[in-house]
Amino acid sequence: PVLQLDIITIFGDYFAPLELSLLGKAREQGLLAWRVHDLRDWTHDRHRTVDDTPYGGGAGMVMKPEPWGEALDAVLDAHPDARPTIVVPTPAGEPFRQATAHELAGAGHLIFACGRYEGIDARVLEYARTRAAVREISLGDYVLNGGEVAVLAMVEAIGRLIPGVVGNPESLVEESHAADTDGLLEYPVYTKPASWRGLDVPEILLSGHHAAIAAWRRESSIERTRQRRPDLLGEASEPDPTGE
Ligand code: 6GU
Repeated sequence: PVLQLDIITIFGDYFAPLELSLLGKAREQGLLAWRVHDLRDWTHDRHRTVDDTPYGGGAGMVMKPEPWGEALDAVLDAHPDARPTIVVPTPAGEPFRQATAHELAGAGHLIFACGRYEGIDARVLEYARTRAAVREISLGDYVLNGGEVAVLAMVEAIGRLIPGVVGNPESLVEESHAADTDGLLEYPVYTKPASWRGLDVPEILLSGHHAAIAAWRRESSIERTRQRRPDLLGEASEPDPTGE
């Protein structure tokens, strides 16, 4: 496949929906391959324990290093390929952006390490960095209970960038955050009927003037971005109190 994914988790059921829609078809076409691994397969006690109390005290539990070490060794040893990338979903990671999705789509082999509880013993990633590139990645400034839902979102964002996965590659061109729309948000879209519940489609879109339509869309994108995501315009999101 163009991209091999290995997902290590204690909640493999989260990944059943990967079979659906676009990504399931990509798998059938051999473009994408994935395996979901149960972290508990690398425990050796009767209770298949994956967590323990934190050194130094505090609330919650921490994932033990031993099962993670064995899991990563097993997955890495099964692929004696060029260095894969290990992705660790965490709210403490670097932000996941469209550019991140493009980079990861080209990585060839991704291993997702889904943590739960208060996180994974920090030595696991220290060890992992000796065997692979490691990226700790966050979806945004909010907290999820574990990495699984974040990985589903990342895999969908990454998978659709693999050539052949999205039927019409032009769909990728004008969407929000696309590089050639300068990272602006997408303009509003309309379809028939031209008038609905007293609300009319903007005249210009019915005019057939392609250059004028392109200009209207560009202006709409800029205005929407200014209102919702001024940070994307490279301007301060709030007025500068010094007035500069
Ligand atoms: Cl990637 N993981 C978790 N557990 N929480 C998050 C997140 C990731 N991104 C935002 N919140």
